[in-house]
Amino acid sequence: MSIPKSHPRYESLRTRDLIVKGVEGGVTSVHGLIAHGRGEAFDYLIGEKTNEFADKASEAAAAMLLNARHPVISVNGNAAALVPRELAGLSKLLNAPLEVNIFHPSKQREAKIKEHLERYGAKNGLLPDKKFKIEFLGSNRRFVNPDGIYKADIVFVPMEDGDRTEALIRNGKKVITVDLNPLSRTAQKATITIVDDIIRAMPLLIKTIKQYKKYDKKRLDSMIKKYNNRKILDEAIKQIRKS
Ligand code: PTJ
Repeated sequence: MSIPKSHPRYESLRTRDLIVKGVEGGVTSVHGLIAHGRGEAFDYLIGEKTNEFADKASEAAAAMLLNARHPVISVNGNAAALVPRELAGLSKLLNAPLEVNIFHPSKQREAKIKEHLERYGAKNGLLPDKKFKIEFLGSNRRFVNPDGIYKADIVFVPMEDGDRTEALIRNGKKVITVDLNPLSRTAQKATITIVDDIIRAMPLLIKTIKQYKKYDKKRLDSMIKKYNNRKILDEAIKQIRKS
């Protein structure tokens, strides 16, 4: 659909188009449309902008990703449709693999997501391997790649579907998420929660990582130690109540 730039909700409609194209191209699950609608509702409530709570979380996330031993970026069908170029850019910047990990099982969609990311410049795409599993999880998301999530210390999981964050943490990993709903189980259980739209969050995270690249480990460590995710979530919930 061609959307006139003058439309008052141009950005929102353009984003919807990306998700619809994702479904049509076999990258995004049809359930992804519902997940997107839920995200839109929360975006309305936080003012459709990057708030200070998201800025602070993004700074802590940048520090944690830079200090990671083996960071891995987990990609589902929604993230791949909305921010493929940024995911490829983040992977390059951190020298971190992009691991396809989806909730609704489909070998075909996994391959399509990897190809889609490669079209946007991704070099380090991984697929799950049925021989490797994380513990405490029943869904398809338990299957991981031995060079990716299996051995990761920090996993970046934008737009997660719930119980995996908890499982990753029980497997000894730290989790950074981007989720517009500060009340979701993922938002509540993650180590760092960026309550923002993935479309705004990714460029900001990339910019902050580029800026922090010159900082030493000690300085980054101290930023991580000062960060309090509970406080950030409370600020996001307060903002929603206010609106
Ligand atoms: O590709 P698959 O099979 O792995 O499926 C992916 C989805 C997203 C469909 C699946 O993980 C799912 O059903 O997720 P949920 O449980 O609906 O949760 C998605 C979360 O992402 C919700 O808390 C939404 O508020 C949030 N969300 C949706 N759109 C955005 C978002 N957060 C940030 N930016 C968005 N654009």
